[in-house]
Amino acid sequence: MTMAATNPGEAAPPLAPEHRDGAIDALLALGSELEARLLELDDVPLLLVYTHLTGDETLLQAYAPHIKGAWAFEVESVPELKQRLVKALIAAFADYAASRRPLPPAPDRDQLQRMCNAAAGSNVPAEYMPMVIEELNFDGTDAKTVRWRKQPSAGYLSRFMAVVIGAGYSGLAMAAKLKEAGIPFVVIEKNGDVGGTWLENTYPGIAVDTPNHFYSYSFRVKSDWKHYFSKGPEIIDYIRTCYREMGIADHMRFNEEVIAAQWDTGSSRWQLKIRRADGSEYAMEANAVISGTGLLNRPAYPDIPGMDRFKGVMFHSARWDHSVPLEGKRVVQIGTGASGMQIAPQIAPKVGRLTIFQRSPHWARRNPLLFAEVSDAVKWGLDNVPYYTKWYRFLLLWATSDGVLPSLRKDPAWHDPDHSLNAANAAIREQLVAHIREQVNGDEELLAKVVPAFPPYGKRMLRDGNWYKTLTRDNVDLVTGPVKAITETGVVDKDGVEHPADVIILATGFRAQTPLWPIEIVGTQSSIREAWAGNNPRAHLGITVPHFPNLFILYGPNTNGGHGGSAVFNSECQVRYTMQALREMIEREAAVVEVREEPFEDYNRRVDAEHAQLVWTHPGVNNWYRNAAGRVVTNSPWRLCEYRNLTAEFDPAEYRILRADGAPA
Ligand code: N01
Repeated sequence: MTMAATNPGEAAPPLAPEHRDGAIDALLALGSELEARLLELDDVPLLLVYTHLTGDETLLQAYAPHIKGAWAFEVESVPELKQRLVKALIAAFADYAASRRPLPPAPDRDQLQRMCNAAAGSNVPAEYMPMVIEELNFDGTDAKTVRWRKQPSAGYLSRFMAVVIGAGYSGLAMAAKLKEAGIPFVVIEKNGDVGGTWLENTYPGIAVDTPNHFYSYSFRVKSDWKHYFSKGPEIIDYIRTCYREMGIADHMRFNEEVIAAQWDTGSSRWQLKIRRADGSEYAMEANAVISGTGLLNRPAYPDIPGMDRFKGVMFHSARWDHSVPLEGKRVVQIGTGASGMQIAPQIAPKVGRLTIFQRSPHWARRNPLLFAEVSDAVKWGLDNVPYYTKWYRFLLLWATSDGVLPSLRKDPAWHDPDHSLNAANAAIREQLVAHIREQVNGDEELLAKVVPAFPPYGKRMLRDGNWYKTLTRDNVDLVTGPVKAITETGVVDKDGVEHPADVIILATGFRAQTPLWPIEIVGTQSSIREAWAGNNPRAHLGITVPHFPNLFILYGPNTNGGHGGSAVFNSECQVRYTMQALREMIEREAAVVEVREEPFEDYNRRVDAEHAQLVWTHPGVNNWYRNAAGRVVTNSPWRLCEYRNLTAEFDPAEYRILRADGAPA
């Protein structure tokens, strides 16, 4: 029994070509133009489409030695092979058209494995196959959808209410699934629109650094991304489109903020306090609360002596003031993380002088596709060639996810542990340093300032979008070390030198170690802040916390992908798990679902043990992942497939599932 949509007829995303009647006839109708169009597409996704449609692996084998990795630029061009592939693919289309047989939904497990290996240019471990099948969603039915096992009681459901906090990527995914299931819910969003962090961050140069064909919902694939790494406005457009297609407008409460949630044991419900935009407040009850407030939501403001004295304009990168012209101004930027590295190259050409304060350097990698536009030819392929989008997604998933994780593992016998972790990590370091040296034109003094001492990936690996080149500009100064003070007229460095400023940009990041802050959440024994004292947030699978019944956290503690992957992927795992928990609760007509201490402690022990082996606990690194006690509280130590497997099946044995009278449900 599916959890069917409650409002049929609402806008649905366009069908992918493999599910569109007549898609193959339309291709063949292009006649001789078809060959030319296919020749313009990327070899490997096309190869996978051909293998998928025909089962013939001859071309896969012929191509394999020319594929060094999953990025398009890691594939050697072999024009004769491409010609053969395109001709064979057209013949396959003709065969399907003549026989009128349906397209195959998914390759069988063994063939899928061989296809993934060849396409990735390396061995893709077998445990990835379930994840690949559901992520690529071959049959278009969303394998991650949770289905009812028995008809829920209409009476119980009519008294049920779930509150989702936040309408960013995670909150909307949750809302879409609640809607499909017919579970009553509202979404409370403090802003006037959907989008979360992508709505709030509008700084110049804002863009994603995970390719969008993967950094998007698996159940709402978009074929016409303009860039591989999209700019903020396009991502917001995508989120808004998804939101419209989800048909959840009736469930939304915009410009309202949840400020408190208290568990009431008597009613087994959360008592919420919600503040409207005009400052007035109201109360609301909910059986379940699902936080989609995200990790990178609340700006972190530094505590620098004299900050309040500054007479110019000062704002945080996540609260960009577009009314402030920067042309010709003396601008000081504090912070060189992901935001800072995107901002400086955009503003440097127009400001008078840009002084950048770098407390400690980050590593940044180049990617030839960072600013590249997806060609019209590829967009056509994604929109018209059956399964092309799916295989494209696999390649980008693989290129940006777990391949690097083994190189982030400490080798106890490694001879240079201060600078790298193992041989593979040292090789990455060498490549990175060579890239930086080339970018700064061999300026050894600048090189010494920007090359981190700690191993690659110790902080989030960034993408070099002309950052190093920007530092070589005549109107840009890089000041290293901490900020000593802010005066009425500028920023003082560690040596006491004042750098004059008309505008100060605080690119100082987010309060990532205090998830759910500033909401006052009180469970059966304490507040969440007390439970997580010392900035030590912990949750079972990053989602549930003992003594906080019926509370589910999306993008919670230890779920941030530090080595790669996509936050959207992780949140889809959390949404599925939460939906399964709610299903368990609703089917049993239970009042309480609360994780037990033992699995929670055991899970966190495993997280910590894993982290002890990984780069983020390296003694030479300061990052926003680790709290003052040295524990990594934000990042997941798991490979994508491991986190998927850990969260794929909600295990009721790990929970207390109780009726309102306290008896087991
Ligand atoms: O924040 P950050 P961010 N005095 O915390 C410095 C995501 N994101 O907004 O490195 C002086 O990384 C601080 O110095 P240090 C992504 O997950 C993604 O840039 O701690 N300096 C650092 O340089 C990312 O990781 C994208 O020594 C101070 C900087 O400020 C996360 O958001 C784009 C200071 C903060 O860097 C956060 O990135 C943007 C002080 N008192 C964001 N306090 C993309 O996808 C802090 N700093 C591309």
